[in-house]
Amino acid sequence: MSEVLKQIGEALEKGKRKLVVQYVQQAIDEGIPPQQILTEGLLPGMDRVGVKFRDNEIFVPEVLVAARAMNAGAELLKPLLAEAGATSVGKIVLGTVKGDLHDIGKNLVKMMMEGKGIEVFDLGVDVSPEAFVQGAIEHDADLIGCSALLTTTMPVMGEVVKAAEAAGIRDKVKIMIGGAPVTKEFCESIGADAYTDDAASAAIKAYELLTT
Ligand code: B1M
Repeated sequence: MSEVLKQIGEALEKGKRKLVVQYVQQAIDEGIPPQQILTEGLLPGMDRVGVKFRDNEIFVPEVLVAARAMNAGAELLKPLLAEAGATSVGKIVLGTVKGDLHDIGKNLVKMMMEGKGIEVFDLGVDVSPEAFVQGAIEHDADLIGCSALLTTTMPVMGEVVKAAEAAGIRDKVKIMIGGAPVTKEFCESIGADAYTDDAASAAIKAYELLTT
């Protein structure tokens, strides 16, 4: 693996935002593809942060600092990942479900989808089922995308499906879900349309749903 990708992960793990930005820029200048910088530099660093958090070696403040460093690095990649998508193939309202404040994965899904030419309306975090449905109606969206990182907030995704049914838009809008604890079986159990386990496949799946 390229030395700079390793350095990105190490700097991220230590929450060194400026260094992360510097190394991501260096990786871009070295011609490393943005997708590779993400998957072999930033994400492994964030994974290690997750393990330390789980094992009580670090706590919320350190994780937040690392999350900010991750977002700063990902921001640099955003225009490069989006380059491919010039024209809109369809619209999605995307958000992290009610009660859940994790947004790094959702932000990556957004970037990847924009890279595929999908128009993304980002509703942010802590989004209620009603707000997802309202957003879909307001923006005349083809898709709703829900992210959840907590086992306690996953059930809200089922409420989104029900809210879409209650509002009479379920036959018009496909619902995609994802996030670390989410599974294909869970997706089927709540009657959502698609589950993917990472941001790149979420973008591919959304593109498929919009174009076939
Ligand atoms: Co939290 N947290 N956190 N946290 N946090 C987890 C999720 C946890 C697994 C850590 C652990 O214990 N090991 C654990 C959840 C346990 C569980 O429910 N089973 C946990 C907990 C417990 C908590 C708190 C309750 C802690 C506390 O306060 N005691 C609290 C909850 C706050 C809340 O949301 N109400 C909390 C808070 C936080 C921070 C605020 C400190 C921070 C979030 C900062 C932010 O997002 N801006 C944070 C972080 C950073 C994490 C970890 C360390 C990293 C999450 C992350 O960003 N991963 C996480 C541990 C871990 O996951 N290893 C953890 C990187 C990101 C790129 O991955 O989000 O999975 P991910 O997204 C992937 C895929 O899942 C997928 O694509 C992405 C990229 O490929 N994907 C989709 C995501 N959404 C998708 C949608 C799609 C398709 C694919 O379609 C629409």
